Amino acid sequence: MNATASQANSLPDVKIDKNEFKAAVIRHLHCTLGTDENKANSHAWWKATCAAMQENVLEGLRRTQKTHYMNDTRAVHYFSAEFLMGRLLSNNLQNFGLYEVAEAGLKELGVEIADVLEEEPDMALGNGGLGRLAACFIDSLATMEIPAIGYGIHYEHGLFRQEIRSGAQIERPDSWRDYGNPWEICRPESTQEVSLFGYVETKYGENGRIQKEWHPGSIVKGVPWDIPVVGYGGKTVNVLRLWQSESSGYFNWDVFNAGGYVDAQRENVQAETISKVLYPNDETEAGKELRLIQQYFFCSCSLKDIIRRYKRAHKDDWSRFAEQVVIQLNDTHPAIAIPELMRILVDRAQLDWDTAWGISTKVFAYTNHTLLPEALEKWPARMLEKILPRHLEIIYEINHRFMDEVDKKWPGDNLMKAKLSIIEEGGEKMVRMGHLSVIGSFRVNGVAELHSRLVKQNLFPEFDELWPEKLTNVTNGITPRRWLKACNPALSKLIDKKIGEDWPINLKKLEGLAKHATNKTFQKQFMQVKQANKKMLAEEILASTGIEVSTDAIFDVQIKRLHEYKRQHLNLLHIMALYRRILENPDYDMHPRVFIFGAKAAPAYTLAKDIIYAINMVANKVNNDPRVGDKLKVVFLPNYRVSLAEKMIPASDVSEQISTAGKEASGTGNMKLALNGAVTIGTLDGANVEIAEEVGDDNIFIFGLTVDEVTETLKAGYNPKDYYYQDAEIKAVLDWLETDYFTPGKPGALVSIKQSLLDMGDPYLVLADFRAYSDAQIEVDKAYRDKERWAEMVIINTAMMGKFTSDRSIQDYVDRVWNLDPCPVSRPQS
Ligand code: GPV
Repeated sequence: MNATASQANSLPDVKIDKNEFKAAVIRHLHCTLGTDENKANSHAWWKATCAAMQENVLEGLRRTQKTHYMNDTRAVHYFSAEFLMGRLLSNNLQNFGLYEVAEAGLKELGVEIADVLEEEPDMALGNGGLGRLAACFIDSLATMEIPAIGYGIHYEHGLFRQEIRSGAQIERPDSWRDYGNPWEICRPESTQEVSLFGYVETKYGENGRIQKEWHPGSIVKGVPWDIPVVGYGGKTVNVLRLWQSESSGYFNWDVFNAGGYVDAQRENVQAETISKVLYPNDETEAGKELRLIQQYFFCSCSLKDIIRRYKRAHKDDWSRFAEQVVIQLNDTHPAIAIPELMRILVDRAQLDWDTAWGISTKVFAYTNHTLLPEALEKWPARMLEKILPRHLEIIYEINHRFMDEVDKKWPGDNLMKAKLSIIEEGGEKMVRMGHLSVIGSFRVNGVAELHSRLVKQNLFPEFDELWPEKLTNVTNGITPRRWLKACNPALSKLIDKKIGEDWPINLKKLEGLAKHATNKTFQKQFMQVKQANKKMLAEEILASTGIEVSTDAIFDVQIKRLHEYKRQHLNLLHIMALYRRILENPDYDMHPRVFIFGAKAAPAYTLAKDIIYAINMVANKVNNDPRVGDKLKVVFLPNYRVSLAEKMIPASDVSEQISTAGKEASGTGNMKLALNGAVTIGTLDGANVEIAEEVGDDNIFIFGLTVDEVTETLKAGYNPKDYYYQDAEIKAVLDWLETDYFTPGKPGALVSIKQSLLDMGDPYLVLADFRAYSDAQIEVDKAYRDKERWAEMVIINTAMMGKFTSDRSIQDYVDRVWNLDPCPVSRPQS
């Protein structure tokens, strides 16, 4: 039960030497790729290197699966519609302890490993934080040798590639598999079938029992692709199993003959389209049929896969199912798995309802990732009835029984029933997936202390009263293997020398750096690393945007999906204010600063796209204004993604975490940046609160309204125009947006931002926080100019991030939710 990574694992022990590695790469160049050393381009070298690595990976996978099978262990099944994996080669090399071997081997073959790594397309099967969290978690699970499997969708196209044309975002299809993916293994022998549409027949079985039979309208096949997930140390290799849809050729002619010709045609979704593309909306429920079908498709395949494996050992004895299986629902996207398991247990396995519900509610646990109303999934009952008629019945039955429970607790309280019901009445009948998830799970968690408190107090207070043990917290984390060791090798080596090499699996050890925070030599070494990283990023910026930036400037970064609640426009208004101050006073005293953005906007989120456009237009003006010189630069790096984050984060000085308090559930970029020695300017929101606790108030710049103040401000009837008329700078900057200063010949091109703040009521309190933000930025500027003080802050930030390893998050899940043990896999003796 106490699976700390350090106990479960030692440091990677290399078993392959350079010559063996070289030989394997050459062999794959010849025999897998049909080329040779003289002809091979970088892409071929990449593929051959992956293939050479995959030999080790698959050997580890085989041993792991055998060990898990022999031990028949309880395992966690992480259900997620998104896994934002990024690149895998460097990660797999690192985790096997073979990075240096590969680097040296390739060098002798005349190849730079950096060029090889750059060939790999990102596996971008996710939108942002939620999908990347899933990726960090499966890394930690493998590292901690916990039997675990990730289940998701094998999207043919991941998140779109972003291009910027004349300042505006253009979406291009992502084609991560166009030239093959060297890591994935297709397992056609484990194909599953998934039913859709059709109708439910009520029958009377023996002893008069009512029996339901679903006659589906169509059936699709789910073919699994396995991606091996290598733990640090290379011992446990778990899998991420992703389902691809295929046609089964089945079409229900009964529905057709019963006169439902048009319906039958309409319901015959092209099977292949189900796993075609990831929905690019972050934190907005789409309400689209295909999205619900995607969710059900992967949940049904995954449950059947789990049951097939369970039955291999336990036949039809369901009594131990909940001992062996725990399923973590990553938000409500996989919540349809709850009625699906009930359907399988009741309709198929013929268990009575109470027995089935008893099992089901011991299997599922649910993680909530947001309080934003627009992100809380609801499906029209009509849509469910059409696509999953039996599931809707089951949901009604779950709700009926739950309403009885509510009546026991609050007798006769119909308002309470309406409030807690899975079914939202009033307008169109809707199924609330959050309520279904809370009712169907034995544990529910938020993702940071503050967020979990708000889940209890504001989102689900009555559920908390009903089941006081159910709601809990697990603060998010990040894997230090990818987000420090691999992405920041120079800093990693410096840390190795100072405190030893086991910090990647015992991140609390970083605290050992704190006592050197005021040491001049160490400060110098640390800041030299930062400087070198900034130089590399400056080259990347020049290459991709043509903008030249000075590495003496403060690198101030905001990297995350574009959302009003994340307030990139607060950052932008402040940049405009600085620009204006410089124009009004050429001697305006500030340390040179480069503001760097990375952000994708959902294609249909107009205001988000307008903000990207505005950032680019302001950048264009500022960067080319000779009156500004080097003092102020603005960079928007296109196509923000995991592999770009890995280059930006080690080079950052200031981390912008400026969401409206109460809106960002946790954030995880905040942790990555602080870990790499960036100082946070942020609100008391999400995990920022816990970061501040760890580093101390002197080593972070906190500003703005607190959650309680936000509530009060809104209750008091917030009027953004008060700020507009009372703060001359705010007024000047907003009015500037209306001119054609930044968009010559196109006045009004940026006006939507002003409108959202003045006419639409500024729902995220940008203007209310502007002055506090600007003042905090002045403090950042002052602090940076005191080189020693700044170096100390930076070191303290890195030193105090131990809490935020995803190994700690996973240990919290083990202790508070999953209740399972690691299962050590031994390395082959050679
Ligand atoms: I719900 N999150 C996300 O990236 N996409 C979503 O659809 C939903 C939540 C994010 C939250 O916004 C972050 O605060 C959080 O750190 C992350 O999920 C992981 O928990």
